[in-house]
Amino acid sequence: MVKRVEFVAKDIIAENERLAAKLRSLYDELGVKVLEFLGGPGSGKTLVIERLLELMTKDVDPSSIVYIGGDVATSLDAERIAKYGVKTIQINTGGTCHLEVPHIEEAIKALGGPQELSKARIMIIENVGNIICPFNFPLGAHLRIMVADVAEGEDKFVKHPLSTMVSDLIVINKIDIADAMGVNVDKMIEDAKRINPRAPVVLVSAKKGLGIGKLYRLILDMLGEEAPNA
Ligand SMILES: Nc1nc2c(ncn2[C@@H]2O[C@H](COP(=O)(O)OP(=O)(O)OP(=O)(O)O)[C@@H](O)[C@H]2O)c(=O)[nH]1
Ligand SMILES: [Mg+2]
Repeated sequence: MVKRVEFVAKDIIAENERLAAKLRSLYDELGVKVLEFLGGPGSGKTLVIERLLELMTKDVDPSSIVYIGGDVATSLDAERIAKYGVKTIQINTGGTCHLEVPHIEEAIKALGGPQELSKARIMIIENVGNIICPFNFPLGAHLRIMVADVAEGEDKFVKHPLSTMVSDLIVINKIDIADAMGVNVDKMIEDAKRINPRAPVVLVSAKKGLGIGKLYRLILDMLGEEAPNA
């Protein structure tokens, strides 16, 4: 007789939410503000983070910024971020399409444990490129930032209302190629605001550096931090 333990997705998600609340308490106890970037593969999460780090590292010592990047394979994103002098940890999920709380707990251990994390002021988590699963598994972040891009098609928010709804801030990236893609950006903004009226929507081109100062100020404002150089 084979013993079986079965989970349904709802139970796994509920358990993760309980663990995420514990992680949030840890961040608050250690005084670390946590930003999570989520969005489809190639939407520009890493490039947006790189542009933000160009500004952030003028205000905050790079050694007090931690980046945790989730990808199925490779450490390519962490290598890009390491150039800014911040502490980086790459998680390879080995196939899983999103990060869960135990991934973050392992990354904190790899960093040197909560004592090391307490030296950080800001921790940035980049989730695996996926517009569905990561949104269902919160990691206790203070701000969940959705990065969508115009090349994904103007219907992305309508097609992914749950992901749109749970985001605290919505970034529409690659506006430099909106015309070439034949995308109506106003329609995207309208959809995002209708589906999630509480999340500000910011247009950026990470490639051209457009809208990044505004995004940075907004993030600091939402975290309740000052922005001396933005
Ligand atoms: N034209 C244009 N290209 C961009 C922009 N932002 C990012 N890209 C390009 O889009 C591609 C993907 O960018 P990444 O920053 O790696 O995207 P990502 O979301 O981190 O990708 P994954 O981590 O693989 O999900 C790269 O070739 C970038 O140069 C932008 O604003 N405009
Ligand atoms: Mg990336």
